[in-house]
Amino acid sequence: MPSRNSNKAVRLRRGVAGLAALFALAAAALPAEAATVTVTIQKLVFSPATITAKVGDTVEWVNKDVIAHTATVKGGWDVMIPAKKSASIVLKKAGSVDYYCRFHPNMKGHITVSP
Ligand SMILES: [Cu+2]
Repeated sequence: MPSRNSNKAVRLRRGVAGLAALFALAAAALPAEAATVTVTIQKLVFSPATITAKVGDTVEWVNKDVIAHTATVKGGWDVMIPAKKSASIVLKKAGSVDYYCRFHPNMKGHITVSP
């Protein structure tokens, strides 16, 4: 019977939607968990070059090169990432920032920070 089958499908869809709504509620009720976004530096390239994060999140740069790099925002923060080391910052304010390496200005990255 086609009608019975479609009823079942409707019930199933409603059930899934209800469950999704529950999960969304649970997620909204929890305090925002700070995340760490990792950017790898290899062969003078930030990868991924563009990331998105939230205020309070940490950005960690992992430098796989044998030379030091920086993640520098003009008029803003400056992070030194020594050779074969990693360094990080906690994002303090929302906005869109371009950063680059002071030693290799061709190295560019972008972070979109949402509130
Ligand atoms: Cu560099």
